[in-house]
Amino acid sequence: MKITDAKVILTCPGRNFVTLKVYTDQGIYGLGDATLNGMEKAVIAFLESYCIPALIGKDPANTEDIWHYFYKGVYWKRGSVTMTAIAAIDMALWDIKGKMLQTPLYNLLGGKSRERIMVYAHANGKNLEDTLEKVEAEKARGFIAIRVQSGIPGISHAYGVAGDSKFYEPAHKGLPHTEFWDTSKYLHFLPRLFESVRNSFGDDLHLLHDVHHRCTPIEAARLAKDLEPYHLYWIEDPVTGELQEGLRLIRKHSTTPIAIGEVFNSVYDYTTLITEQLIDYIRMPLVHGGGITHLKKVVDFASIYHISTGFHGATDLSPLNLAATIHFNMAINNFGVQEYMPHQDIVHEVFKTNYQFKDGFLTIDDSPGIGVDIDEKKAAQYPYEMACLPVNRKTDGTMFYW
Ligand code: CS2
Ligand code: MG
Repeated sequence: MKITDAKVILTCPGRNFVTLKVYTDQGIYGLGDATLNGMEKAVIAFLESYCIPALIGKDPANTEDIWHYFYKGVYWKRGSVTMTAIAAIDMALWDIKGKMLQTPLYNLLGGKSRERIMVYAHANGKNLEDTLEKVEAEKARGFIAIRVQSGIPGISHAYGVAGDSKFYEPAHKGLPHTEFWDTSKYLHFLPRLFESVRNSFGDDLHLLHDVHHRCTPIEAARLAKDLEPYHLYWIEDPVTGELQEGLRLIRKHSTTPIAIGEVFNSVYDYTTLITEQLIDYIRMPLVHGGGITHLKKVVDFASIYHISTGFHGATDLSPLNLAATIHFNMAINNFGVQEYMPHQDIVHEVFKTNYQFKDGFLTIDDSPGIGVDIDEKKAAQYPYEMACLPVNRKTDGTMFYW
């Protein structure tokens, strides 16, 4: 089998998605997600100028060699743009392999370790009362794990909290807008928020919270310690991941579990965090972490250190990534939980999916490969619209952590 061609499909059904379609000489094609929120065109430029021409003529079955060809062969290793492009290629090739062998992707990754995967919902409220209502609504939808984010008194727009629109979308059309942040107000409010959630909903729900890299290590240590009585499933991205040693300080002070890495793209972002057991969950998703070939190695490495998975799964990762992730989560041994934010209906006009949500869990059918298809005619009806994530400043104007 040979790769004969590949192309990029850029579409904006409500938000931008980039998809790589790889064709073979046997009529089978594979699809891979290449969406990097706000940097879509950078990934496309790398795919079109180099990766696609270099792919043509290769045997798509050689997923391992092709992965190394693009990772090592370009000389300039790593980085979100490069690793997203490699992920799209890798995902498409595994999709082809599954279709060629007429078997679902999870079978190629070790078969089923479970029949369904636990997912967590987002409850984003404007203030404490509104947040409690949002938790109630997600619980009523059947979720048993819920991420709780709330507007903070004294901060006008907290990141990760939906505005008036029904759907959560942190990217805004055009150039980045500015948000403002005050850590002391946040640290004061958060324990009150989780105390109220536990008082209202009891001990059974798995509660999660995303700090979005807003704390220094000592601030994060205080937060993790203050939240201990409410036994969270995890706090996510308590500090920026670049300073891996910073996590040691949080560990010294608290037993609140930690999830990190939605902005990581390489196993080398994780080495200290994994070998020193400074975290409990890895967040790096297939689409930004070099695809199935690379993430499988990271997950197996983490497993040896009692670290589980909880991959990034916001709506800026396409349905294709979500489906591939469900297969992956079905197969691996150290699965923890999966983030799940349903896409808007308009997204499903373009992407034909094969997964289902029921009672707090996702399942996937047995279609060969990943099992998702794209309607190119529909995709063409929604042209690209520039959109960016916000920049963050302290209330005195200083550029802040992200
Ligand atoms: C968030 C995301 O889902 C999460 O955990 O951190 O909203 C993230 O900020 C966006 O996906 C960025 O594109
Ligand atoms: Mg996050």
